[in-house]
Order: sequence, then structure tokens, then C-alpha cells
Amino acid sequence: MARSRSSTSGPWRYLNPAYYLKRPKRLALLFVVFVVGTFAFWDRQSLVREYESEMTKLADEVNRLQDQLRNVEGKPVKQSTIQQQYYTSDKMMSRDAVEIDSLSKERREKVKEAMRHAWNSYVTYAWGQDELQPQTKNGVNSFGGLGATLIDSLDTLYIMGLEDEFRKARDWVANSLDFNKDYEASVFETTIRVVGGLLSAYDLSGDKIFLDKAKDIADRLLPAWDTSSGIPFNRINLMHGRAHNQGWTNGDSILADSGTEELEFIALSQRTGDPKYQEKVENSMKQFKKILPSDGLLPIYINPHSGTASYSTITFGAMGDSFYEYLLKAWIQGNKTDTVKHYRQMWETSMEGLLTLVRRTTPSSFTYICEKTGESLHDKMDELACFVPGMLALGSTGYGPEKSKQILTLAEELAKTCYNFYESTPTKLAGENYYFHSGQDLSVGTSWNILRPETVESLMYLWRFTGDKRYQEWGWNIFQAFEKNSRIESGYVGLRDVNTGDKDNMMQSFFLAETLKYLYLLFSPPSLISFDEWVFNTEAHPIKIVTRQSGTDSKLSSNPVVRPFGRKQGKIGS
Ligand code: DMJ
Repeated sequence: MARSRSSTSGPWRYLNPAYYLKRPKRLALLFVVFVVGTFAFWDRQSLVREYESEMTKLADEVNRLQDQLRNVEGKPVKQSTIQQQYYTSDKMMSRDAVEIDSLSKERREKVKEAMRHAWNSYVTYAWGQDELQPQTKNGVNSFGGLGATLIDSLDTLYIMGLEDEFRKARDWVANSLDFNKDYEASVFETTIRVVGGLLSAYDLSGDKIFLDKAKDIADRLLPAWDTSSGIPFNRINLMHGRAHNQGWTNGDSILADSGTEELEFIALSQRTGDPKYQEKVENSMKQFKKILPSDGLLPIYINPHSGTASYSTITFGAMGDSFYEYLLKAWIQGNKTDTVKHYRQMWETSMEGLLTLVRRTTPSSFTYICEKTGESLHDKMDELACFVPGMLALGSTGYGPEKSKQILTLAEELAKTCYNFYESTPTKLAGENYYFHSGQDLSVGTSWNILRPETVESLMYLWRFTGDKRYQEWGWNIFQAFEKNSRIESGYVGLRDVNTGDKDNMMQSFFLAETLKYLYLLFSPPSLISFDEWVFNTEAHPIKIVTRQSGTDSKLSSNPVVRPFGRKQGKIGS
């Protein structure tokens, strides 16, 4: 008689508990296999985790030792090989491997979601145009139609691991980006957003299309430097190459507009092997060095023909700010060698000048930076000047211990003031500038908020340099205020008035380039875009540090191209 097919016959019998109850030896064997298997799996997982955390610890240790060495020798040292490997391996962006606490993880996911919302809104309503007007759901070409938001967003998408979005943007750059526009572009805005954004995308991804495009636009900007002093004009026609200054400056060039191109143009020379970009910006820097007063503070208007300063205001806010930022960062970009030490010296001179502008409010003793015209100080500070705490923290490490402490303390005090610019308004978003009247601490002047990044930028630096979680809390509060007041169904808008919450109709490209990127980094491990290997341009585009030495600098044209990464293109994620 044929045996009936049941669960006790064939391969199914092994699943029947009764089978094992009758065969205790097999049950024991099964148990042993299960235990050994589980142990092997668990052991492998914990080995991987241990390996990753050991790598992080080793990287930190190497950095610490390098710092010590730097202090002992007073010299820059080579990049950490371990850090280098971490970033150059194909697993470069699997950085979640580095532990961050679960709260930070949760918060940075929220920031990433905000980026997704801003980006998708731009894609839906303003694709390929410069900026999105979220209320009216249309794009505007505020920079000549160069896809400013798209280019400004490339590296943020990459760092956050928004792979599909990055690839789509990359294809637009490859197939549709056209710089041949009959448009009077701002040399400064085009450099920091477009050249900077493209170079950063190149340094991160290794995709040559970004470098080719950066070269194309930089070539169109270059004639702006053809002045008798070497200090550039601030506007140029992208199609015809005619450069000029706008009427309202009386023919003068603006300090920040003329002295915030070093990072991008030096990086371009390093990566293309063509020295002409670096030569232009370093030539104008020579002129700035010549006219730098003993307190290192230059007024905001400079005559491009004579190369001298016109009588005007000194400020770390609008029109002055990033000139000082780039003195420090050009030194860091060159890896702090003798070839670039004059940048550091100029920066230190300017910081002595800055100290003379520092005052405290009454009654609460908030520290702020005054503006100055002639010999008169004005008790006014722009939110734009809130990049200073971050810059001071970044520069503090180059001083001896005592001075370093003084500078870092000042950075912390100023960051507190900047945070209070936010905390003190009904919407918890900062106004554009503040006045400090005796007995009244701070009061908002121009009351709009256009999604600016400077305060969260400084919080990110301070958190990295001090490890104080208070800066993460402050950043989180600011992020929540943006979510509450600025987020609408079709993007993010600024406020016309931080007192009433009345909304404007513009999603500035720097919100995606800077504000959201710095917030994301505030909740990420410091090894993500580490300060040992990267320097942020003034639009928050990370540029790879490449050591500069006089010999290699002068041979740039015959040198092979400096490729920041040896790794394969295309692996992205966070
Ligand atoms: C950005 O374009 C840059 O950060 C620039 O240096 C200053 N202004 C905006 C952000 O506020």
C-alpha cells in the first residue's frame, strides 16, 4: 500500500516537533547548530561595529596627535591617512557607521526631510530657474538664469544621501546648463554660488562635468579682474565679458564682493592645472595687503582704479563680512603652509581690529560687534555678522593657548548674542539687524528674515570645537522656528516681519545650500566633512584642502591636475 503524504514524511518531517521528541540526539545537534550559528552571526556584527568604532577612535587620536605636533613644531602636518582612507574608500558615505546619539539622528532626519520638501518644491515649480517663489508657485531668474538653487543644492543633496535627486540635478547640469547669457552678473554671487557649488560637487563626486562647467563660468568672470589695481569690478556681462561697477557705489568696488573669490579660483587652478584663476585673485590680494591698515579693518568701498579705500563704513556685516572670512580660509585651504601664511597674518591683524569694535549691552551684558565710520562707532550689528563666532572658533586653533582661549570665549559670547537675536522675537526668528541702546539690550532694526544661515553656521562650528550640546539645542530651536513660520505647502518662505510672522514670497537658494546643510551637520558626527580635510566657502560649499607649496604653485600649469579623490564616481549617501 502506498504511504500517504503527510507532514511526518518527506522533508516536512523535519519541521514537526514530534520528529525531534522521538530523536533526542538530533534535537541536541539542532540546538548546538543554532547556538553556534547565532554566536557567529552576532560576533560578526559586533566585530564590524567594533572595527568602525575603533577606526573612528583611531582617526580622532591621529588628529589629536597631529594637533599636538602642530603645537610643538608650529608647522602644518599632512592629512591623517586614516581619515583620508575613510573618505576615499568606496564606502565613503556610509558614515552612519560613526555613532551619533539617537536624538541627533532623529533631528538630522527631520532636517533631511526639510531639505526634501524644499527641493521637491523647487523641482515642481521652478526647475532650472534660479529661485522659487513658493507663494505664487513660480521660478525667478534672480542670477541670470543659471539654475542657482539647483547648483547651490548639489552638495547638500550629496551629503544627505539624496541620490536620485542628485543624479537628476547632475543631468540638468550636463545637458541644460548654459552660461552664455546676455546678463550683467554679480561676480561675487556667481562665484560663491555657481563656481563654489560646482567645485564642491566635483570634489565630492569626482564627476568631471562639474569641473568643466566651473571652468566655463569662471572664464566668463575672469575679465572682471582686468583693472589697473587688480581689484575686480563687481558686475560682468556673461556673454560679452564687459565689466563695470553699479552706479550706486559711485564707481567703487565693494570689499566683500571683491575679496571673496580666492577659495574658488585657487581651487579651480589646482584642479585644472591652469594658474590663471589663482593669479588673478592673488594679484588683487596683493593690493588688499598693501592697503590693509594697521588695525586690519578696511572700509566697504574700494576704488578699483587707484586700488585705495574710499571713506566708508567698516563692518563685519553686509558688504564687509566674507573678505575677512576668506583671509582665514585661504590659509586653511592651502593647508597652513608658509606659502599661505600671509593670509593668516592678515586675518590675525584684522582680528585685533575686530577686538576694538567689541562692546557689551546693558543690562544683560550681551557681546556685540559695532560698525565704524571714521572714528565713530555705531551700536548696530547685522545678523550677517553672526558668521563671526564660527570664524573665530575655526581660527582660534592657530593661536597659542592663551590667545586661543580668549578668541574662543569671544566666539561663544557672540554666538549667545546671535542666538538671542532669534530668541527675543515673537516668531523666534532673527531680524536682519539689531541696535543696542543703553539699558535696553538688543532691539530689532530691519525686521525681515530671509532664511539666512549665519547663526546656525556658527553653532555648527562651536558645537564641533567645544562639544557643548547647548549649541545643538539652540540650532534645533531655530530649525523648529523655521518649520513653524517659514514652511508652507510649496516650499519655505522668509518673513517680512519677525514680529508679526507676515510671510514673503522667496525661497533663497542659500537656504538649501547653507541653512539646511549646516543644520544637518550640527546633528551629524564631526567626521562628516571633517575640518581636517575640507574648508567651507562662504556659501557653505565644502572645498577639499590641497597643500600649497611655493614650488608646486609656480609649476601649476605644467603639473598634472589635482584630483581630490581617487575613488570611483557615483557612490553617494550619508
Ligand atoms: C550667502 O550668499 C553667503 O553666506 C554670503 O557670504 C552672505 N549672504 C548669504 C547668506 O546670508
